Amino acid sequence: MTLLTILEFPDPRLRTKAQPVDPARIADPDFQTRLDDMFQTMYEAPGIGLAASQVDDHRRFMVIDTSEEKNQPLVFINPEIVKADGHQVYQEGCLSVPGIFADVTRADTITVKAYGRDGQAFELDADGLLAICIQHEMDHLEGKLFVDYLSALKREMVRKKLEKARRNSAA
Ligand code: GNR
Ligand code: NI
Repeated sequence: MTLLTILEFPDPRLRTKAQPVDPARIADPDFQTRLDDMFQTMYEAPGIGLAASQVDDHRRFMVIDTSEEKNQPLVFINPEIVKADGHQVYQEGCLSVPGIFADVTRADTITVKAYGRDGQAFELDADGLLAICIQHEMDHLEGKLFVDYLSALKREMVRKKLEKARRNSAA
Protein backbone atom coordinates (compact mmCIF):
# COMPACT_ATOMS: atom_id res chain seq x y z
CA MET A 1 0.00 0.00 0.00
CA THR A 2 1.04 3.55 -0.64
CA LEU A 3 0.60 6.74 1.36
CA LEU A 4 -0.59 9.38 -1.08
CA THR A 5 0.37 13.07 -0.97
CA ILE A 6 -2.51 15.35 0.03
CA LEU A 7 -2.69 18.61 -1.95
CA GLU A 8 -3.03 21.79 0.13
CA PHE A 9 -4.89 25.08 -0.40
CA PRO A 10 -4.31 27.18 -2.51
CA ASP A 11 -3.01 24.48 -4.91
CA PRO A 12 -4.97 25.08 -8.15
CA ARG A 13 -5.28 21.32 -8.74
CA LEU A 14 -7.82 21.24 -5.87
CA ARG A 15 -10.08 23.33 -8.17
CA THR A 16 -10.38 20.58 -10.80
CA LYS A 17 -13.89 19.26 -11.44
CA ALA A 18 -13.74 15.46 -11.18
CA GLN A 19 -15.02 13.19 -13.98
CA PRO A 20 -17.32 10.16 -13.52
CA VAL A 21 -15.88 6.69 -12.99
CA ASP A 22 -16.98 4.03 -15.51
CA PRO A 23 -18.84 1.60 -13.19
CA ALA A 24 -17.46 -1.31 -15.25
CA ARG A 25 -13.93 -0.27 -14.14
CA ILE A 26 -14.64 -0.38 -10.37
CA ALA A 27 -13.51 -4.02 -10.17
CA ASP A 28 -10.14 -3.26 -11.84
CA PRO A 29 -7.22 -4.13 -9.54
CA ASP A 30 -5.68 -0.67 -10.09
CA PHE A 31 -8.87 1.04 -8.94
CA GLN A 32 -9.28 -1.28 -5.92
CA THR A 33 -5.66 -0.58 -4.92
CA ARG A 34 -6.32 3.15 -5.24
CA LEU A 35 -9.25 2.75 -2.80
CA ASP A 36 -6.98 0.91 -0.31
CA ASP A 37 -4.33 3.64 -0.65
CA MET A 38 -6.98 6.33 -0.06
CA PHE A 39 -8.14 4.61 3.16
CA GLN A 40 -4.56 4.20 4.37
CA THR A 41 -3.85 7.88 3.63
CA MET A 42 -7.08 8.99 5.35
CA TYR A 43 -6.54 6.87 8.51
CA GLU A 44 -2.89 7.89 8.77
CA ALA A 45 -3.60 11.64 8.42
CA PRO A 46 -5.88 11.14 10.46
CA GLY A 47 -9.13 12.22 8.84
CA ILE A 48 -12.76 11.09 8.63
CA GLY A 49 -12.97 11.41 4.85
CA LEU A 50 -10.83 11.82 1.75
CA ALA A 51 -11.89 12.81 -1.77
CA ALA A 52 -9.85 11.63 -4.76
CA SER A 53 -9.37 15.30 -5.76
CA GLN A 54 -7.21 15.78 -2.64
CA VAL A 55 -4.68 13.24 -3.90
CA ASP A 56 -4.66 14.70 -7.43
CA ASP A 57 -6.93 11.99 -8.84
CA HIS A 58 -9.76 13.75 -10.64
CA ARG A 59 -12.35 10.99 -10.74
CA ARG A 60 -15.61 11.11 -8.80
CA PHE A 61 -15.05 9.01 -5.71
CA MET A 62 -14.29 9.36 -2.02
CA VAL A 63 -13.71 7.30 1.11
CA ILE A 64 -15.22 8.03 4.54
CA ASP A 65 -15.09 6.56 8.05
CA THR A 66 -16.74 8.67 10.74
CA SER A 67 -16.83 5.84 13.33
CA GLU A 68 -14.93 6.16 16.64
CA GLU A 69 -13.37 2.71 16.20
CA LYS A 70 -12.31 3.40 12.58
CA ASN A 71 -13.97 0.17 11.51
CA GLN A 72 -16.74 1.44 9.21
CA PRO A 73 -15.04 2.22 5.88
CA LEU A 74 -17.47 3.63 3.29
CA VAL A 75 -16.78 4.10 -0.43
CA PHE A 76 -18.82 6.45 -2.61
CA ILE A 77 -18.26 6.33 -6.37
CA ASN A 78 -20.14 8.79 -8.64
CA PRO A 79 -22.11 10.06 -5.60
CA GLU A 80 -25.31 12.06 -6.06
CA ILE A 81 -27.47 13.66 -3.38
CA VAL A 82 -31.07 12.75 -4.22
CA LYS A 83 -32.70 14.32 -1.15
CA ALA A 84 -31.64 16.97 1.36
CA ASP A 85 -33.54 18.46 4.29
CA GLY A 86 -32.93 21.02 6.99
CA HIS A 87 -29.74 22.76 8.03
CA GLN A 88 -26.97 22.12 10.52
CA VAL A 89 -23.89 24.14 11.43
CA TYR A 90 -20.62 22.40 12.29
CA GLN A 91 -17.05 23.56 12.81
CA GLU A 92 -15.28 21.96 9.85
CA GLY A 93 -11.66 21.26 9.09
CA CYS A 94 -9.97 19.83 6.00
CA LEU A 95 -6.79 17.86 5.42
CA SER A 96 -6.14 20.20 2.46
CA VAL A 97 -6.45 23.29 4.73
CA PRO A 98 -4.48 22.08 7.79
CA GLY A 99 -5.00 23.75 11.16
CA ILE A 100 -7.95 25.88 10.02
CA PHE A 101 -11.46 25.42 11.43
CA ALA A 102 -14.63 27.35 10.63
CA ASP A 103 -18.40 26.99 10.95
CA VAL A 104 -20.15 25.79 7.79
CA THR A 105 -23.92 25.39 7.26
CA ARG A 106 -24.97 22.27 5.37
CA ALA A 107 -28.07 20.10 4.91
CA ASP A 108 -29.05 18.23 8.08
CA THR A 109 -30.26 14.95 6.55
CA ILE A 110 -29.45 13.65 3.08
CA THR A 111 -30.06 10.65 0.88
CA VAL A 112 -27.05 9.84 -1.27
CA LYS A 113 -26.92 7.47 -4.22
CA ALA A 114 -23.56 6.01 -5.29
CA TYR A 115 -21.70 2.89 -6.36
CA GLY A 116 -19.83 0.93 -3.69
CA ARG A 117 -16.42 -0.73 -4.05
CA ASP A 118 -18.22 -3.94 -5.13
CA GLY A 119 -19.57 -2.04 -8.15
CA GLN A 120 -23.16 -2.22 -6.86
CA ALA A 121 -25.34 0.90 -6.73
CA PHE A 122 -26.74 1.76 -3.28
CA GLU A 123 -28.68 4.49 -1.51
CA LEU A 124 -27.87 5.66 2.01
CA ASP A 125 -29.72 7.99 4.39
CA ALA A 126 -27.27 10.04 6.46
CA ASP A 127 -27.46 12.65 9.20
CA GLY A 128 -25.11 14.25 11.68
CA LEU A 129 -21.35 14.07 11.04
CA LEU A 130 -21.71 11.50 8.24
CA ALA A 131 -24.05 13.83 6.32
CA ILE A 132 -21.59 16.70 6.83
CA CYS A 133 -18.65 14.62 5.67
CA ILE A 134 -20.44 13.35 2.53
CA GLN A 135 -21.30 16.94 1.55
CA HIS A 136 -17.75 18.14 2.32
CA GLU A 137 -16.21 15.37 0.15
CA MET A 138 -18.70 15.95 -2.69
CA ASP A 139 -17.67 19.63 -2.68
CA HIS A 140 -14.05 18.50 -3.25
CA LEU A 141 -15.18 16.60 -6.37
CA GLU A 142 -16.56 19.93 -7.68
CA GLY A 143 -13.29 21.72 -6.89
CA LYS A 144 -14.84 23.42 -3.88
CA LEU A 145 -13.28 23.82 -0.42
CA PHE A 146 -14.93 24.67 2.91
CA VAL A 147 -13.02 27.98 3.00
CA ASP A 148 -15.06 29.01 -0.07
CA TYR A 149 -17.99 29.50 2.34
CA LEU A 150 -15.96 32.18 4.16
CA SER A 151 -15.58 35.80 3.03
CA ALA A 152 -12.81 36.58 0.54
CA LEU A 153 -11.01 38.47 3.35
CA LYS A 154 -11.08 35.49 5.73
CA ARG A 155 -10.00 33.16 2.90
CA GLU A 156 -7.03 35.43 2.23
CA MET A 157 -6.15 35.32 5.95
CA VAL A 158 -6.27 31.51 5.77
CA ARG A 159 -3.98 31.51 2.73
CA LYS A 160 -1.43 33.74 4.50
CA LYS A 161 -1.56 31.67 7.69
CA LEU A 162 -0.88 28.45 5.77
CA GLU A 163 1.89 30.11 3.77
CA LYS A 164 3.55 31.24 7.01
CA ALA A 165 3.12 27.82 8.66
CA ARG A 166 4.74 26.14 5.65
CA ARG A 167 7.57 28.70 5.66
CA ASN A 168 8.26 28.00 9.36
CA SER A 169 8.13 24.21 9.00
CA ALA A 170 10.43 24.30 5.95
CA ALA A 171 13.16 26.11 7.93
O1 GNR B 1 -10.96 14.84 8.72
C1 GNR B 1 -11.83 15.67 8.43
N1 GNR B 1 -12.62 16.18 9.41
C2 GNR B 1 -13.73 16.96 9.14
C3 GNR B 1 -14.30 17.64 10.22
C4 GNR B 1 -15.42 18.41 10.03
C5 GNR B 1 -16.00 18.49 8.79
C6 GNR B 1 -15.43 17.84 7.70
C7 GNR B 1 -14.32 17.07 7.89
S1 GNR B 1 -13.62 16.21 6.53
C8 GNR B 1 -11.95 16.15 7.03
C9 GNR B 1 -11.13 15.33 6.05
C10 GNR B 1 -11.12 16.04 4.72
O2 GNR B 1 -10.53 17.05 4.50
N2 GNR B 1 -11.87 15.52 3.79
O3 GNR B 1 -11.96 16.13 2.60
NI1 NI C 1 -11.56 18.20 2.93
